[in-house]
Amino acid sequence: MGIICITGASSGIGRATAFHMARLGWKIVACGRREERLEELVAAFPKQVHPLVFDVRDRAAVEAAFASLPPEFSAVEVLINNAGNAHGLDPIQEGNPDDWDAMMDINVKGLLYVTRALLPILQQQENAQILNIGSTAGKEVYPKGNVYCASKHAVDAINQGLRMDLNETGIRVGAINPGLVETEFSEVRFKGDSQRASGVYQGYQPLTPEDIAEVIAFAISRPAHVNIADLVVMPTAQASSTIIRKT
Ligand code: NDP
Ligand code: 8X3
Repeated sequence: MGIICITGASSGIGRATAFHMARLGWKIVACGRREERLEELVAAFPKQVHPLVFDVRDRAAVEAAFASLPPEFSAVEVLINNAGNAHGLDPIQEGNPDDWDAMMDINVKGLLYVTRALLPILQQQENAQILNIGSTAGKEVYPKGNVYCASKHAVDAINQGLRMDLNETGIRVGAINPGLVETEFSEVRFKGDSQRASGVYQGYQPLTPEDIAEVIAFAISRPAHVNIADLVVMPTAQASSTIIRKT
């Protein structure tokens, strides 16, 4: 088992993936801003987890973080670009430009900064892989989703572009695009309004972060000649961003 770097390992899909992959024996470079959350991972797997605390929006901090990797965690083979969130759910005419900045800076530019900083390391590995966590919001636009959907459509474009540009290197590039997964995502989107956030997942069975962690583990464990290039995973009750069968 090699070394896997997971951004957004402090919560939701990234955290579940970190636990899942650590249990399978991988070493984890666990990234996020909330150090105390990353320390929970370290406590569970002291020899296997190295925390990196930085904000993906801060390019210098991203570069410094990866430059600081100790030798036993420096040969990163797999990058999971997972850090990201929605901020707000408003029509554009009422939208908050600070929310727009956050989504484009974190979901798009942050993903690029991390990828660019790790590529020199990934290019040195025998069987390197990048998995981008997109979204159904990167495949279709829904009302009031505007800028979040734009940021995830950008992830979709970057996933395709990276795969083309890195083709000659042999690095596998793919995306997992989840539908509705119950995490802290809606708490962040609705700025701590827990009631509104939990309402997003009521009346049907949403995906769990572990469901996506298992799909990520499947993608990573394919033989070197198999690349999961672009995969959409939805709850059975979900047919599109707006069609959800509720009881
Ligand atoms: P969570 O809110 O539970 O997790 C988001 C993670 O991103 C946290 O670990 C957070 O860490 C990290 N993060 C956010 N902002 C920054 C930042 N500025 N710098 C560094 N890290 C940051 O949400 P999910 O697990 O649901 O989201 C993970 C990914 O999955 C996102 O890209 C999201 O768009 C995508 N997704 C989610 C779906 C869902 O329904 N939940 C569906 C489809 C895609 P910290 O706050 O500690 O920095
Ligand atoms: C998260 C799923 O439908 O809230 O990307 O945009 S959705």
